[in-house]
Amino acid sequence: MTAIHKNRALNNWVEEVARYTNPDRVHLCDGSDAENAELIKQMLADGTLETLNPETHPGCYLHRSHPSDVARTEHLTFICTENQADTGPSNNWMAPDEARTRVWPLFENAMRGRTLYVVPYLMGPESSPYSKVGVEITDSPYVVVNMRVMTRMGEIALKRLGDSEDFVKGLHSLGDLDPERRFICHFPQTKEIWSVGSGYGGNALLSKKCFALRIASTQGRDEGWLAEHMLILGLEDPQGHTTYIAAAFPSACGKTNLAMLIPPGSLPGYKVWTVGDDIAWLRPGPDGRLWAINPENGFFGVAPGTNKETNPNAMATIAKNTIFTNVAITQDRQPWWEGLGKPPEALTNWRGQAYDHASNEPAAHPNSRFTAPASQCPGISPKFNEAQGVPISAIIFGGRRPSLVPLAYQALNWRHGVLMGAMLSSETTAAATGKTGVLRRDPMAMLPFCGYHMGDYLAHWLRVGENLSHPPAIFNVNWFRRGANNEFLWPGYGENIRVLRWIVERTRGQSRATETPIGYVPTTEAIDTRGLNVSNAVIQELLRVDANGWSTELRDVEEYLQRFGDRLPYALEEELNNLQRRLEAAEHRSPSTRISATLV
Ligand code: SAT
Ligand code: MN
Repeated sequence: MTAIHKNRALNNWVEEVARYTNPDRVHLCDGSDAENAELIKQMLADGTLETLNPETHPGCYLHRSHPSDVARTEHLTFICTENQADTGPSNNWMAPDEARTRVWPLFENAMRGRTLYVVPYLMGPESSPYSKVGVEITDSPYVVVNMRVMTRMGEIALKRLGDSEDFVKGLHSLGDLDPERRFICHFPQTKEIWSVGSGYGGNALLSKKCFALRIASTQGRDEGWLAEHMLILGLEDPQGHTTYIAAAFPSACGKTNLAMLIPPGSLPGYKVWTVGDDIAWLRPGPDGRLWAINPENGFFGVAPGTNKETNPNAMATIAKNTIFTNVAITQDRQPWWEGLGKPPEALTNWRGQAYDHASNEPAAHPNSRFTAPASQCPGISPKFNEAQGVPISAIIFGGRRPSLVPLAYQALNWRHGVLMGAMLSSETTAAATGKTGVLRRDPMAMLPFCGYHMGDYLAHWLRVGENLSHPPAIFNVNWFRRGANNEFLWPGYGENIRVLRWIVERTRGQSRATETPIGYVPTTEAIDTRGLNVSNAVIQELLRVDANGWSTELRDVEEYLQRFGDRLPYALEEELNNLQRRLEAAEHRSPSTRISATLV
C-alpha cells in the first residue's frame, strides 16, 4: 500500500488496520465540499440517504438507521484498563487482552467490499492551544458526513497534527449491525477507541462521547482539567454585559434548548449566546477562573419536541445543510416529528412505512436526531472560535425530577456544589436503550461518559475547585416538577431565562435567596414572573424545601455513593453528613414545611 500521509504514526496505523479489515479502497478525507458532495451522491444512490424537499430544506438529507440501532447502548460500552479498579463500578470493564480476543476479531475482513475512510478531525477551535486531534477510521460514509458537521474535519486537523504521534485513534466498523456483535471499547491508556456493530451517533461518531468525554475525562484527570457533559451559553443582560454559564443535564433533558434559548418579550434586553450544546472542556486559567471551550463544531440534537415555540434558533439552524436521522417525512418530503403539531394525513414513519394514525406509536423515533453546523445557529456566540474559550461564572446541574427538587437552588460553596453534582439524578430518556422514565442517579450527568473511577472523578472535581481563586458558583435546577394532575408546574423552554437571570445575579451578589439546609433557594419575589401565567402558590411549591423528603433522598444518595467505596473522597462524605445534620435540625424546627432562615 502506498503511504496515505507523511505522518508516520498515522500511516502505520492505517496500514495495520487496512491489512486486517481488508477494505476495497482507502480514502483519506480532506473535508472539502467536493468530497462531501461525492459521498452524498454515493449514499443517495445506495439508499443510505434520501433527499429532503430542496425548496423547504435545501441541502438536507434523511437517514434511516437499522431499527435496532437507534440509541447509545451503554451495556455494550466498555472501558478497557489493565486494572479493573481504575474504571470503577459505574463503567463496564474489559481487560485489554480480553478485548483483543473478543472484540478485535470482529474487525477481521469487516471492511471487505467497503471503503475505509480515514477521518482526521480537530476538537476545539483551530487557534486554541487546548484543541486536540483525533483520527477516526470508519467504513460508514454516513459517519464521515456527520463528522464533517460535528468537528473541524480534514485538512485543518492534518495541519494541526503535523508529524506528531499525539492523536486519539478511533476505529469504527458497522460490522453486521448485530447487537450481539456490538462493542464500544475505550483504551484510555493508549488513547484508542474500537467501535463495531453500530452506526448510531453516540456509538459511531467517535469524536463525541467516546473521545471528547470518556477519553478526554481521563486526560483531564492527568492534566488538571475537566471534560464535561455540559452546554455553554453566554447570557447578555440589558446593559450589554455577558456572563457565561456551563450546564450539565443527562441526555435528552433539553441542553440544546437551553443553549439556544430566546428570551420571551416580557424580559426585554436579554440575549442568550450559544457556545455549545453538549460538551465542555473546562480549564483553570491563569486568572484563577475556570475557562471553557466547546470541542465540537455542530449540534447532534434530539428532533422531537423541537419547534418554533420551544426552540426557534434550532429550527433556523436546521433549515438547511442538515442530516436528519430517523425522523418521519411528509408527502412533500419535509422532515416531521412529534411536537410539530397534528401529524399530516400522509406521513411516512421513521421506519419508512406509511404512518398509522390509529396507532399509539410515534411517527419519528423518540431519539431521532438532527446533525447541523454550529455556524448556522442565529445565536452562535462571537466567542465560539475563541482560543482561550469563555470564563465560566456559574455551573448548573439539572435533571428530570417530578417532585422534591426545587426549581433552582445554589450550593453554599464549591465543595457543597460537588456534592450537589454527585447527587444528580434524572428519569431515563430515549437517548440510551432501556426503559425510559426510571429514576437513576447520574453524577454530573457523566454516569455513561466518565472514562475512569467515579470516586476519583469526584476527587478530581474537588481538586480543580481548590486551585481556583475565583471558582464558578454552583447551582441545581429542575424544569420538570409536576403537579397533582401530573402537569408540569413550570413552563420551561424560553421562560427558563427567568431562572438563568436569578443565577447570573447571584454570581454578582445581586439577587435574593433564603439559606436553607440544601442551599440558597430563591425567595418567591426573586424569580421575575411578570407576564408569566404561574400563580404565586405554584411558585411557592416550586421553591419549597421539604426537609422530610430530602432526608429520605439523602439515604438513597448515601447508599448510592457507598458503591464508590474508599475512592469516594472523605470531604464529600463530610459534606453529606453536614447536609444531613442541617436537615435534621430543620425537621425539628418545622417538619416538612418551607424552612425559612436568614435572607442572603
Ligand atoms: O450520545 S449521543 O451523542 O448520541 C446523544 C446523547 O446521548 O447525548
Ligand atoms: Mn449528550
